[in-house]
Amino acid sequence: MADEKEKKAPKLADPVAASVDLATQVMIKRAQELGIDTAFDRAENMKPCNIGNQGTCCKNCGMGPCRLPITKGIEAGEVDNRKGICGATANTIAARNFCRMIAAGCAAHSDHGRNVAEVFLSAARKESDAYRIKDTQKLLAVAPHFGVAITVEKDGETLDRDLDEIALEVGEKALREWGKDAGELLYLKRAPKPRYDLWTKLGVKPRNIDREIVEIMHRTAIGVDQDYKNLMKQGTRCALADGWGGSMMATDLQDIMFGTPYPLQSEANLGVMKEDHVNIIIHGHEPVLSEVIVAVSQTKEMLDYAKQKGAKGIQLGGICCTANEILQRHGVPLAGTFLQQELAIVTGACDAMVVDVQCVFQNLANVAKCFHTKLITTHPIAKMEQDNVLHIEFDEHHALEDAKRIVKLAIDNFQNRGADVMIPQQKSPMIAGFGVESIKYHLGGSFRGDYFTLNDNIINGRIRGIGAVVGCNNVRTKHNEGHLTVVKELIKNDVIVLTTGCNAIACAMAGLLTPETAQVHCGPGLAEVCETVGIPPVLHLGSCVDNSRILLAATEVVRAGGLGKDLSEVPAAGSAPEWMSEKAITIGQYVVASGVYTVFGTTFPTTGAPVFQDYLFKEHEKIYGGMWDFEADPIKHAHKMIAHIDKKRKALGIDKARERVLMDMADRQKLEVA
Ligand code: XCC
Ligand code: SF4
Repeated sequence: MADEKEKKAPKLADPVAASVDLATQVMIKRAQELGIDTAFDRAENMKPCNIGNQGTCCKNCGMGPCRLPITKGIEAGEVDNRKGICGATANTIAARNFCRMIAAGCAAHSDHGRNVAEVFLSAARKESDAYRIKDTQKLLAVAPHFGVAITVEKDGETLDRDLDEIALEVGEKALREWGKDAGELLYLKRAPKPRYDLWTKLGVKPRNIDREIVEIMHRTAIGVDQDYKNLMKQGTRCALADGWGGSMMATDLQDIMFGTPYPLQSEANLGVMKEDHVNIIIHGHEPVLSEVIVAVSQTKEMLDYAKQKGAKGIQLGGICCTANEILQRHGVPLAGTFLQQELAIVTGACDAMVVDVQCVFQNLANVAKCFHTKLITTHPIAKMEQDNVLHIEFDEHHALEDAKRIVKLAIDNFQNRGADVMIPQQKSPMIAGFGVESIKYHLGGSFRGDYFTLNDNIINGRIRGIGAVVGCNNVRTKHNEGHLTVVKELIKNDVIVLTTGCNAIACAMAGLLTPETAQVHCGPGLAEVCETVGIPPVLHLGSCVDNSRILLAATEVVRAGGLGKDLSEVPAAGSAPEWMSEKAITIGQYVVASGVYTVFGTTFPTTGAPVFQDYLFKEHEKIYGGMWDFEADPIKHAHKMIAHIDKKRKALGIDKARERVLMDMADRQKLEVA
């Protein structure tokens, strides 16, 4: 009896089976040796709930949870009469859950956007010495979308309007987008006209951001909206409020305050940490504080202080999307993806980890306890219960002091390191910092800077199409394997890849963000284009809110001509091979509703409700021209995207051009051999 009661030791992850990345494998093993559990180990001991996984568990009232797992019989075509206590069908439950995920994702991105807008306004009002309007060109480009005039008439003459005035009005107008009482989101008109008209016709144009989130919470409460089609109409409206609203404004306002990214060089993986430097890891999503930390850590005052404490300097490294933000604008190296956050502390060389919001593991606090690492939360809405966590609340009005305090704390902590430092060697070089503007420049040249060159190369078939591969890590699948396999398969088949989020970090770690990659991994057509213009075949466009850059880049493609009149006609497809966050579902829905076929890997939260899933996977194409799909096998996943791209090429009548290009290449090779 006693033996039976004895607790079994928790299972440990097999490091080689857990990740394709060597540094990650090494550090998982290291953590295990030190008796510290990581998400990889916890996943071995926590199986996902099979009903929740299918999207058919409802706990929206106190009579439940009502669980409606799918049966073999239903799958074989038996009548589906599953229902909850209130009578909610599997479709209703799955649709409600799906919509709540959209609401949460939209809330996360858009609340981030709101914070940025508030800081922007205080910068425009000159209330803070830490922020200013940096990129005035972008300000002038964005202002008209808010209906803000950039010129003034004086005595019959048109004059440039005062920049401070423009910034102030942009800030005010932007902030109103969250809660205005009438009208529709101003940015919707940035989409191609046929898309905008379609949204109008379907009645899915968001009114204001907050309202669409609130309305989902209302409609999904017990006894309200019980028609999955009507629910998804609101799901779409809310998702569009994210993509063409909160996220897009976050990107634009960040660019204006911190600078629009331009291509730069950096490195990625845990090997960017330095044993003889003070290592500060910045993790989360909002760049408002991290921007100031970057600036402060480069000051002579801080560098001198670090030297005084025995360090050679200060090394910053990023995790998750805060990483992407400060990489894109300052070249700060990436320490790793979402699943590497605990491992950064396990190095024993992380003197401080500074976190803001989203994708931050609570277990960081437990890992930090095993080392000298100071874990610092900075956001009023994101604290941790553990008592070793420091909270230094950040406020734009004293941002510089906050950042200084944090950097100093890290420096002071340098000498507290134990003997147990182990930083893995692995890191890869990369080129990052792409965006709508820089693609214009690179693929068009400064003289004829536009998307014509990209379009020409798609039309003539050298580039088969565009793949947007984005999203998280998910511990239920081998770390980074899906990301890298999908991306490599796409570029091998001449599909140029635009990437953001943790996919971008995964690609960076594997060396795919270098122009040299083209030689090794690309099909002949894409390789030729990349070599001619000197770009990588995988373009890093930033963080997850920067998926808005992908929407706008695709819009530029439509505008440049020759590839259809709407986003749904462009030979393009979206993908999130290892998604896990609710934010990914929101992104997926706004990309689909913008007309783009989107495939998710690993898992899909509607498998228990086949009729509703069909609505997303098939019916959506008839409504939006874009639809969802799910494919766990990364090679098949990539080929589903390629098949869709080919379908679009055929519809445009440019499928023959590609055959000719490929024949040319083969003929050329034959000639070379002969
Ligand atoms: Fe988080 Fe944005 Fe997902 Fe990575 S990709 S795990 S959301 S950090 Ni956004
Ligand atoms: Fe069950 Fe209906 Fe309550 Fe959901 S809302 S828990 S299905 S009774």
